[in-house]
Amino acid sequence: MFSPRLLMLVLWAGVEASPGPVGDIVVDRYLIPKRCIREVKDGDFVRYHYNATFTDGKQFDSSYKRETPFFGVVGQGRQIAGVDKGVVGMCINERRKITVPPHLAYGSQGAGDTIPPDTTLVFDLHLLDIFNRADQVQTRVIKSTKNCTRSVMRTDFVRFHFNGTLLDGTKFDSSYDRWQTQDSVVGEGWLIKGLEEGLLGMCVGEIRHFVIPPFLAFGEKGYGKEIPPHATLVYDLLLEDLHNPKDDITVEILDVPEPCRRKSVTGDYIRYHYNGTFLNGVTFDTSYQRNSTYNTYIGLGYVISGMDQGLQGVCVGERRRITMPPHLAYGQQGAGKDIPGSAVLVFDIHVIDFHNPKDSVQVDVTFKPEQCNDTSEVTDFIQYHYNCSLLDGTLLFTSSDYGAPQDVVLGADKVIDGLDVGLRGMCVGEQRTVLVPPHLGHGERGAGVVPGSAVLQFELELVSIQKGVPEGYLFVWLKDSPAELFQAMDMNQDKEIPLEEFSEFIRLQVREGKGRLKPARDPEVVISDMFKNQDRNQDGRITADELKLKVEEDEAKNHDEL
Ligand SMILES: *[C@@H]1O[C@H](CO)[C@@H](O)[C@H](O)[C@H]1NC(C)=O
Ligand SMILES: *[C@@H]1O[C@H](CO)[C@@H](O)[C@H](O)[C@H]1NC(C)=O
Ligand SMILES: *[C@@H]1O[C@H](CO)[C@@H](O)[C@H](O)[C@H]1NC(C)=O
Ligand SMILES: *[C@@H]1O[C@H](CO)[C@@H](O)[C@H](O)[C@H]1NC(C)=O
Ligand SMILES: *[C@@H]1O[C@H](CO)[C@@H](O)[C@H](O)[C@H]1NC(C)=O
Ligand SMILES: *[C@@H]1O[C@H](CO)[C@@H](O)[C@H](O)[C@H]1NC(C)=O
Ligand SMILES: *[C@@H]1O[C@H](CO)[C@@H](O)[C@H](O)[C@H]1NC(C)=O
Ligand SMILES: [Ca+2]
Ligand SMILES: [Ca+2]
Repeated sequence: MFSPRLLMLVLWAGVEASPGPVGDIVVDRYLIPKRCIREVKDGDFVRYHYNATFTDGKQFDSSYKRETPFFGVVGQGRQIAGVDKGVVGMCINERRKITVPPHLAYGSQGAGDTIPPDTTLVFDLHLLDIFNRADQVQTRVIKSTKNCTRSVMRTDFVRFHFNGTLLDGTKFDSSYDRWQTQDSVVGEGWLIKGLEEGLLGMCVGEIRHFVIPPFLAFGEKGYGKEIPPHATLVYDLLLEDLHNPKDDITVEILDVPEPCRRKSVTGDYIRYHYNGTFLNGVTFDTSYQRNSTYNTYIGLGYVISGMDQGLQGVCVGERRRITMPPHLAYGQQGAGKDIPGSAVLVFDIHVIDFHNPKDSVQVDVTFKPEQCNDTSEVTDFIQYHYNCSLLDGTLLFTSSDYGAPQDVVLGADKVIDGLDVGLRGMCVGEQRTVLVPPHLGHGERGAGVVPGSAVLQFELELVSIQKGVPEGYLFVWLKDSPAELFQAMDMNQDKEIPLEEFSEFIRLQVREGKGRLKPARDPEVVISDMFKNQDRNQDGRITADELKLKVEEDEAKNHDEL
């Protein structure tokens, strides 16, 4: 068996002993690849497989059998002279047959028992690799990115996909086969030198093609079974992700609606929508698919720390983009099957609302009439118009749906606490915008179309006020009641008081400002209720005795209805 080195040594003796006039080598390029990126020239290092035979086809040497290709420099006598010459001009993956006359092989001496004197030899070569000491990493941009704001620098952490082949096209590795990116720090010796250089300046989304000579790759040792010694490596590399371990979050404010009443702080409870993507634009999660906002406290560690920071100082309705490095997101572990380790996350958020659990009702008077004789207060019966919406502008309820104002007795627990409070102290004709935090509205659970924890915005306009009476009363005297109540009520002096007479009396008191009836849509109903209270035997008439009894009872209960 002949090692190339041995062949070379024997060669010199042979040539010197050769007598003379002889033919040259004959080269048969029987397989030339369509694309030839470079041709072998003197001084190049080459790696090739060969079979060596005599002219009758009998094989005397084969690199295939040894499973070790020949490796050496061209033009410096490291191979049989005829081969050294015959290999020049070869392309990668070319196959050529080189017929070498004896004087360019082992001459008249031959080589040991294997090669008789004056033997013509035939070398069948398959070129696997070429490189030159002067080579550098060859880089070609296959796909560039627009609007790249950041590119790889030393000490950056990168995640990339790649297809790796040898120069002859044999695949040695691909991140795609593992279904995960290759992750590494750049410039710290984690990667082969050629990649450390080649990655510099790359943007996320960019694809580069690298040809890396072995001395900038795995050199003379190769790597494992896949990368032989002295192998030039070819990478197609797509940069997927990029950050620096020193990075903080970045916040890009996209839209802030005016006015911004206040900005969020630690302890606020926020509701927002988001689209979560990786730097390469692939979405990993979005709140919209769940039809509900994401809700959380800010700054208290309920969410990843990048988000906790990024939600500080937002305005209601604001849109911002928060980009967070993995150490402020899901770290090296990633999360579930959707977020790989060491991933940079980009959240586009839209703030729907936020409030503080300590918030009270916020009242903004938007219109105040010049004349304001009276303001609404607890027990008053009021009529009002309203629009109720979420802070993103979604209209939930409006009194215009009913074609008439709404009415309510303030303080009677008939509307949500925040609205009740917001309706107090208003003049007729006054308009307000009232913000009701959820704990004074529909709470954490919401109700119907009102989402849980939602802040509600009411636009209110007060239409009328009817002053009320204390709880449990149907009528109160505003001035002293008549000394002889029965006589006063029995207007025709027939000793009995039917409903009509009673009603007329009560209405007169109200008109003259002496008394006040419990406000209601239909005062006649209230008067009829009062009448029934007095008419003990339910015969449709109040007598003097009946009235006396009632007055005594009321006094006992400390009531002074009539
Ligand atoms: C080289 O020789 C081996 C066995 O000796 C044979 O299997 C192989 O096909 C030959 N290769 C070429 C390219 O002729
Ligand atoms: C890149 O930036 C330009 C100008 O800033 C903008 O018009 C264009 O839409 C951007 N392209 C992409 C892909 O973001
Ligand atoms: C790697 O090869 C796969 C399969 O051929 C291909 O889909 C992918 O785009 C390649 N990646 C690069 C970065 O060229
Ligand atoms: C979200 O709402 C849309 C439209 O109202 C509906 O078609 C969809 O099924 C809802 N999705 C979920 C997850 O509730
Ligand atoms: C999320 O993506 C959807 C669809 O592209 C878009 O309509 C919505 O405005 C985005 N939301 C945010 C907060 O950017
Ligand atoms: C307020 O009182 C004045 C004088 O009593 C009266 O003329 C006016 O109509 C009242 N205004 C309202 C809005 O009730
Ligand atoms: C409710 O909204 C409608 C339509 O914008 C508006 O005309 C009306 O004045 C609003 N009502 C109140 C009480 O502000
Ligand atoms: Ca009478
Ligand atoms: Ca009676």
